[in-house]
Order: sequence, then C-alpha cells, then structure tokens
Amino acid sequence: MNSTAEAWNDRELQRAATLAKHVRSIVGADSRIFAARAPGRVNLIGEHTDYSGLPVLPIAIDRSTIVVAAANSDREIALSNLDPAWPSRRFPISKNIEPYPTGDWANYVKAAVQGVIDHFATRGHAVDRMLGATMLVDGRVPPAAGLSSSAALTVSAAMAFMAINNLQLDGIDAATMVARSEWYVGTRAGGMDQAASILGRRDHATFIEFEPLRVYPVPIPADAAIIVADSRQIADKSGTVRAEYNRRVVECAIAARILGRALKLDNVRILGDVIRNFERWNSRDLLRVLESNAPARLGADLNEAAAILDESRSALENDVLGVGANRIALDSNRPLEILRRTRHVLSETERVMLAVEALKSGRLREMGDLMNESHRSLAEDFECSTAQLDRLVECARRGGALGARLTGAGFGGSIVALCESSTAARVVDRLRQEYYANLADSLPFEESCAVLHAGDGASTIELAAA
Ligand code: NG1
Repeated sequence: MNSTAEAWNDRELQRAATLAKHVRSIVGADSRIFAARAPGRVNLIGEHTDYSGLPVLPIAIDRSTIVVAAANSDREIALSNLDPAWPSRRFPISKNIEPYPTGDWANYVKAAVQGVIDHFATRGHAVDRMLGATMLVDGRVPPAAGLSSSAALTVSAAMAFMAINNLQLDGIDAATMVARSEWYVGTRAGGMDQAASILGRRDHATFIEFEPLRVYPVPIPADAAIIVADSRQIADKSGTVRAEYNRRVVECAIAARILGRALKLDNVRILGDVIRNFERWNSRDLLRVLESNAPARLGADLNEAAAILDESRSALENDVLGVGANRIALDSNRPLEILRRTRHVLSETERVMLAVEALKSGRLREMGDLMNESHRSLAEDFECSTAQLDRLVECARRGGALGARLTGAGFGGSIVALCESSTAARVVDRLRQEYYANLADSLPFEESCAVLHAGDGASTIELAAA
C-alpha cells in the first residue's frame, strides 16, 4: 500500500500535525506516531452492482479522513474524534469484538480492527500480542451523503491499527480485507467503497472488478468536471435504508440462483457468478431466461423461490439471508422484485463497460448519456431514487450537465453530474438557484455542492518526532 507522503497535500499534513499534538499529549512525546489518510469516493457509474460481484467505476475524492495513532500498553483502542459530536470510546482488542449498539460511529473502527485481527490471526499472528492504540480521528468526508465517509473511516482506522502493529499488506489485499467490514455493522455491502478509497488514483477513475478484485485506472479527460451535490435528505444506513439495501441484495441473489439453475451452472450465489460463465453475454438474453423461469415478483416468505430452485426454504433462507445476529429480516408484506432488479444490475453492468471506453477516448457526451440512463434505471427498476434526487438530477441537466445520476445507495444522499469544465460554474449556479435556494435549512451551500477532483487512494506515514 502507498506509504509515501506524496498523496498528502499540505492541508492534510497540517491536519495530521494537529492531531499528533493531541495524541502526544496523551501518550508522551517520545512515542512513534503514525497517520493514515483515506479518501471518500464518488461513484461515476456502476450502482448497486458491487454486491453482485459486478464492476463499478468510482473515483477517490479529494476529501479524506485522517486517523493519527500511537501504540499504548493497555491492549485497548482508545478512540476519540476531533468533532465532539462523536463521543470518545474505548474497547479491548480481542478475537471477537462485540459491536456497540446500532448506529454508534465507533462500530466502523471496531469493524476495521476486527477485520485486521481476523485477517492476520488466520495467517499465524497471535492476537494476544497485538498492541493497542490511542487513535484520534479527523473526518472531512460529509457523512450520510453517498460519499462513503464510512469507508474512509474504516480504511484509515484499519491502516492506523496495522501501522501500530507493523503489519503490511499491498493495496489489493488490504481492500479485500476491509471489503467485508460493513457486514460487521449489518449492511451487506459489496467492496466498492473500500477498494476505491484504497486504490484510487489522482486524475483517474478506477474501474474495479470483483472476485478476484482487480483495478484499472482510467484517465479522466482534462476538459471534464465532476460535480457532487448533496440532496440533504439523509440516507441513514442504520435504519430503513439498510433494510431497503439488504432487501435488494436478497432480490439479486435469488435472481442469480434462478438463472444459475435455468442455465445449469454450478455454485451460483450472485449475478456475477452467472456472467463469469460466459465470454459474451447480453442483458436481454439473460432477462429472457429469467422471465421464462420465474414470475417477475416472488413472495418475501421465500416459499415460491424455494420451489423454483427445488431447495428447502430453510436452506435458501440461510444462504441468502445469512445466519446469526446480522441475518437479514425481510418485510414480508411486499413481494421481492426479481425481474426489475436484475434488469437494472445487468444493464448497468453493460453501461459500466461502455463508460470505461467512452471515458478513455474522451467521449464525454456518451458518458453523460450512460449516466442519465443509469439514473433512469435506478429510479424505475431499482426504486432507490427519491423526489429530491430526481429534482437535483433535473436541475443539473438543465444547467448544462452532460449527465447526472444518484450516486451511492440512493434513498437520499448525493447526485453526481458530469459536465465540460467550461460549464461547471453554470451547473453549480443552477443547482444553487433551483434546488438549494428553496431549502429551509441554513447549511452553507459550499458544503453541499462542489466540483470534486479525483484524488489519490489511502496511505500511511510516520510523523517525525515533535
Ligand atoms: P453508499 O451509499 O455510498 O455508502 C452503498 C454501498 C456500496 C454500493 C453502493 C451502491 C455501503 C457502505 N456501501 O454505498 O458498496 O453497494 O451503495 O452502488 O453500504
């Protein structure tokens, strides 16, 4: 993983120095101090595809979380945050770290530490020899806005904990290790956020493939500008949004199994497993197979799905809902939308492949069209847009954006818009006048809507003694 200071700008180095001063005042001036920075991300295209093991095209953004850490002798993580809204926490290092109640910010750090422990314990490192850490966090990725502040926190905390314990991993292994960290907090997320945060590259989008994880940087044309605008509708991952998200994970998994059975493929769990069996495929043909083997909607009690798959319902439940504390609870009053969700995921995958080519050859208009189509598909088939997100997207397009779409899980959060650099100011202005001017809150506009740049992925440095 990147361990040079190149990825740090002066402001970030300054932030790290400020954090280090606080940490030294706790642990003493002689301690070795490490600083890990991890950026948030914005996804250009490839939404709700990662947990099906299908590709995405995000950028790491130039907004980051920094964790400064020093070893302590208590075998504990003593955690605090520069922002007093996030209370200090302290927890012991152990093989199985119990999560705090749902919604506690420190669960992301617990997830990170647990991820590192799991990874290295299975490779012969004794957990009872791992050192504790005093950690101070400064997060500048806006939370609940679709910019993956949670991945920025998890990645920076994992890297800081690794640095304290002199544990090393390359970027791909680190991204694989932390990919599942959101599972700890109950969201069945794919690995996009962590991979983008770790493996992003300045001025490039990152084409990410899963299983196995592979990344390819795609240069962003110099005349392109990327605008991110927060709807200010909170997409709170610890409540209903998590239930909606996990529901879609289940819908996609059931569709994959039905396709796998219909096509006589072995070991299919996710839609990516289906596609990896074919050198060439297209969404239309696969949707036809799905349509002729299952109704478009299935009962949420999984009886019908189990009958189609010729499996016992309890085995299917254990497979797709999971077992234990984080088992997904489905609202049984609504049917599972098998066909529409699959139509989104497969067509989105086709769009991602086209988007990579469009971006590579500087065809911004085509890239914009693909983003518009992605939004339509997310709104109509995946049903994860909201009236606010739709309005923001419309405003951006009216202002001259070549394309605009919701980014992240949706159900609130942000949109991303692509435009020519020369039109960026006009688009931002339009959003200000048509969307933000009508909002009742008094949050500064600049915090919600900005031109963002693709920045470097995460890295760790050791800070010189005071
Ligand atoms: P956001 O909403 O930005 O956190 C979520 C998932 C991603 C991906 C997108 C949808 C989490 C932490 N991340 O992103 O893995 O599935 O939704 O493409 O849930």
